[in-house]
Amino acid sequence: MSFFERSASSPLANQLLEIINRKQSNLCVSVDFTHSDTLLQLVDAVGPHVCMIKTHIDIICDFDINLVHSLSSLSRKHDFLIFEDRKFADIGNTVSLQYSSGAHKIASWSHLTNAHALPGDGIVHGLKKVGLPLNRGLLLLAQMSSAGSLADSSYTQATLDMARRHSDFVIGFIAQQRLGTLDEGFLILTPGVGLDVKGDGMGQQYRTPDEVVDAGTDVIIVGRGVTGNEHSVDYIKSAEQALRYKKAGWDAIRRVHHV
Ligand code: BMP
Repeated sequence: MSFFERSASSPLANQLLEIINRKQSNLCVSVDFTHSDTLLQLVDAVGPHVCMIKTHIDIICDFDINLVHSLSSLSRKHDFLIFEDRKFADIGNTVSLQYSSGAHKIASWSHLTNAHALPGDGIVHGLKKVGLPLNRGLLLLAQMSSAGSLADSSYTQATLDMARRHSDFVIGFIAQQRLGTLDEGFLILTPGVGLDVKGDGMGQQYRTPDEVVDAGTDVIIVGRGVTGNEHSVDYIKSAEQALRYKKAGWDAIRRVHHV
C-alpha cells in the first residue's frame, strides 16, 4: 500500500495524511521556546511548510490561555495539526485530569498528544475518556531517540500491542523505525532528526530525513535544526530551514514510496 493511498486508523489520522499530501510536507517542527511571542512568531514563519507543530506548553514562562487560542488560529491559517508533547506517564485517573484540566487544558486545543505505555492500559483509558469525544488522537512512545533509552524490543512490542487494543484512539507511535504497522494504519513520527549535527551533548541523537524515512518513518520531527536558539532567533532563517527539511523529508518519501 503506498504512503499516498493508505488510509489511517481514524478520521484524525486521515486528516493528517490529507494535510501531508496537500502541502507535500511530512515535516513537524518542534518549537521548544519559552516565551509566547517568540513561539507564535516562529510558528507563523514556519507554518506554511509544515504538516504539524509540536509544543511543550509547560516550558512557557508567560503562559496565558490566549496563547493556545492564537496557536489554534495559526493552525487554521496555515493548515497544520497541533501536537502537545506532554508525555503522560501516570495512572488513568490522574492523566485524565492532567489532560482536561489545570492551567493548560491540553485536550481543548491540541489535536494530538502522547503517552508512555509504562503504566499499562489504564493510561490510555484515562486519556481516551477525555480525548475521544473531542476527536483527539494519541501517540504512544514506543522508542526514544536519546542515548541509553530503556525501551528495549520487548517494551516496544508491548507498546504496539497496547495500541492495537485501543486503535480507536491511538493513531500511531513516537518511534525510530516502522514497527511492522503499515497495513494497520498506525503512523510513525520520529524525533531526533537533523541534517547538520549528530547530537546535542545531552544525549540527543540525530539521523537525517533520508535515514529515518528509509527506516519507515511517516513524519519527521525537527526542533533546533529548524528553530535555532530562542535567544538568537532569526525567523527568516527558520523559514528557510523549514523549507530545507520539508524538501528533504518529501524527497525521501517520494524515493522510498516510488512516486
Ligand atoms: P530537537 O530536534 O531540538 O533535538 O528536539 C526534539 C524534540 O523532540 C524535543 O522537543 C524532544 O522533547 C522531543 N523528543 C525527542 O527528542 N526524542 C524522543 O524520543 C521523543 C521526543 O518527544
